[in-house]
Amino acid sequence: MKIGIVCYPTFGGSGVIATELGLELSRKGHEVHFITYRQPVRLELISENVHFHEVNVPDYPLFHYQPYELALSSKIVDMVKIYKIDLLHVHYAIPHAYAGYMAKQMLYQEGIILPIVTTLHGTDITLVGSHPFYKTAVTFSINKSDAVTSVSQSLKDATQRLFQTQKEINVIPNFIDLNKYKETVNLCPRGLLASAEERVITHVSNFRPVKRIPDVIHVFNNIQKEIPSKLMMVGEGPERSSAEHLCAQLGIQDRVVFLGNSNEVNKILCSSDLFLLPSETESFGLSALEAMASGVPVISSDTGGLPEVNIDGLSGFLSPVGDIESMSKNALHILKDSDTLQNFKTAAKTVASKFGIHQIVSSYEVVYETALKNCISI
Ligand code: GMT
Repeated sequence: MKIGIVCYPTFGGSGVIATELGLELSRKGHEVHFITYRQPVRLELISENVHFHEVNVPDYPLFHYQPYELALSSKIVDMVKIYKIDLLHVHYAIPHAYAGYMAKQMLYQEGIILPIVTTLHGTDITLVGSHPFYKTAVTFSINKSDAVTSVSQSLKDATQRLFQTQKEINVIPNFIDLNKYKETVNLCPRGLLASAEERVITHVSNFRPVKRIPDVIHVFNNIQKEIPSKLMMVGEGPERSSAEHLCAQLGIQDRVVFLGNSNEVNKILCSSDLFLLPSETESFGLSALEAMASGVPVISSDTGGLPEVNIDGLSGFLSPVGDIESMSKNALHILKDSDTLQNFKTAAKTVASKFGIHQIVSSYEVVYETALKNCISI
């Protein structure tokens, strides 16, 4: 099959999943065409089955907002015609599902049918998509997609609740390539991050308010009062600067390392003992799954899809959003002795193994086949 993939090319989970999905589909013999405004961060163009088509939006002074959807839908139409793409899979509804629909309409005028599969990732529904300014167009795009998938049951429920849509939504959870997380002891730079007697605590995100960065720091502050430890803060975003100030205010700036965006998250995770994800909302929590696959137990909030990933008392613990005391207590419980920590590490890996890439990518192929079969003209 020739599959077009539209996604954000950034470090966010939706772009990562779209890229890993495309790469796996190409390994399975499909021809994959990424269509986005920059080469996705995890995309290595080493296979002849993988293509990248950049969407350019030239600046023009008349435009207060540059018309990305227009450029994207034009690019989709052109690429479908040149490469005979069979199906388009858009990740993140805004504005990709809308642009996909416009492209489909344009192609239809020329007698070409392009099925659209939309994967909902979370903030396109919960935070941004349900805003009154976007809701009408997002509802329309969901209803007009030939197939819709969501990354958790919780996100499916939220979509049906917030958009009152009758559209069938297939839950296909996020996944990981377990091979990438096999023992990499030799590659782990643990000695560079902390001393042998210190525990390594890690947080990875885009440092947006939804991640509750101050909670990460307060929980770590409570941990380091009891157990010698270091906090690795991986990622970039608007909350980073205030987070650095908070660390200084609490007098723990020497114990917290801000590493910025990294393409070597695996190496940081395999050096870690505990992962913190106290988000306000999280449709799935791919970063938590990546931590678990590296054998790192997770202290998270119990919001959205997190309980579908982080199993309370097994791979880590869940607490209500904002409950710093409970999160600190649970973290100290996991870290209190080596045997307990080892048990949680092993269990985290076991839980993560249920999200292996092969099984889950096959579910997408089934959705593609059905969409192709059912795609009715507009
Ligand atoms: O977490 C973010 O803010 C990034 C966002 C994205 O769209 O890249 O992540 C969302 O999609 C990920 C992949 O499906 C999920 O694992 C994240 O839970 C989800 N984020 C939120 O729901 C806040």
